[in-house]
Amino acid sequence: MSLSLFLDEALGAGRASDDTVSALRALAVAAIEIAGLVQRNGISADLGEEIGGTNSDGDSQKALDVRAEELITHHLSTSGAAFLLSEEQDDPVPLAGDGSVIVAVDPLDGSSNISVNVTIGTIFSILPAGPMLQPGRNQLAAGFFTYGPQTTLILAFAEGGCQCFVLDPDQGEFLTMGGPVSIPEQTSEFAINAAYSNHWFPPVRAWMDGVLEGKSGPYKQSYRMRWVGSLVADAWRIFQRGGVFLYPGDDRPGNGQGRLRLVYEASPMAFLAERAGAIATDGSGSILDIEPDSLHQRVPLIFGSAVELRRLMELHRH
Ligand code: P6P
Repeated sequence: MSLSLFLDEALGAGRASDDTVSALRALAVAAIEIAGLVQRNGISADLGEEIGGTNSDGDSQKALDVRAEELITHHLSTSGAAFLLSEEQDDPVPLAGDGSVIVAVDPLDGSSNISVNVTIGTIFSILPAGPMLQPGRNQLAAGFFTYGPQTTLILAFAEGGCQCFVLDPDQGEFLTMGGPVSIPEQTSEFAINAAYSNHWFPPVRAWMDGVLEGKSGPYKQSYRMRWVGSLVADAWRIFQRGGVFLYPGDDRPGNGQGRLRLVYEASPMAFLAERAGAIATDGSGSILDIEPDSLHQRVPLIFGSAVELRRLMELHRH
């Protein structure tokens, strides 16, 4: 089934509103154009080059960061979105005055990987129009695109599971990949940047110690580690075969709340994870129950297979 037909059915079944569906159609068109830029990167210009200036993350902006956001803003401007909240903009961007939804995006997640041909992507969250800052539990829909060996999309509404799509480059449209995905409760795979291990707080340290002890340790199994350095790439793998993703806070200056942003990275990931039967936490509770204090607020993000997440949350309770 095409994404277009999938969205028609969601609209007809009342799982999504007109404005949510029109925003999703706009995001898909923008994503296909971004994927085209990624596929051609390096032919005429390096879209991974720094263009001066920094985003809200304090990261230097890459050409594709800016171009991706321009495309997303352009296509959303004729959709049902009232405002755009973006990692690349300090403040909300007004769009359609009578729109009933707010779209929050990380236009280009993982942009440090653009120039080295590693999977990157676009993360999005769709909220009801109203306060700019709302808990992730309010989301109407969320998902992310990946630009890698395949161009893919994973999408969920407030009801139902997570549906995956792959771009058919010949037809120029996204097609469903099987049925709704769920994240297996058990896993032997984790994703964390182990370079920061001497900075981890005790709960993550204790869990990792247990993991690294393997079959002779408390969890009585061996594990594998994967770390792409691109949230969407690690997340796509976890939604396909399970795993645990950790970007925790640590004692590095300015990293007490981790690196990832609540509104347009952690919240959409947590929404998808819970729709896939998994858990997403900052260590204490559900990511989706956090009331944002600010648009670019950082939050520790740990999500994935429930057995390991329950162990991690138990360790955080001590
Ligand atoms: P580190 C990419 O810059 C990003 O925001 C996520 O996509 C990724 O998971 C993380 O940062 C990588 O961070 O500290 O390992 O470079």
